[in-house]
Amino acid sequence: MPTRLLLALALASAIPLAACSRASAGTTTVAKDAKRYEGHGVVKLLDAASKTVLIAHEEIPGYMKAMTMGFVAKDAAQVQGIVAGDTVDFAFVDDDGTLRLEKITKK
Ligand SMILES: [Cu+2]
Repeated sequence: MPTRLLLALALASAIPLAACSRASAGTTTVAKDAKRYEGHGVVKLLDAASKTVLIAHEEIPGYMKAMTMGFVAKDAAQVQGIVAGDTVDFAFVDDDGTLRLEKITKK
């Protein structure tokens, strides 16, 4: 793969190339350098088993354009009362590509 394409991919996914050397599988500890973002959107689906909330989010400035994607909740309590169809404000960190919800509130 050409270096330029690799670099473009790394930038597009906001994952530094150096992240490859850090073991992160199986841990729920958020990396110290994880970046925090805030978003707004509509909940499409909640999957209790994987603690994943599918959110159709608006553009997140400096991070990504509008799209529908999954965010991982800390636990069931964090998303209690949230149902599909809710408009929400949320904050999350990009933990080596896993988007972990810091908070989510119904509007
Ligand atoms: Cu997205």
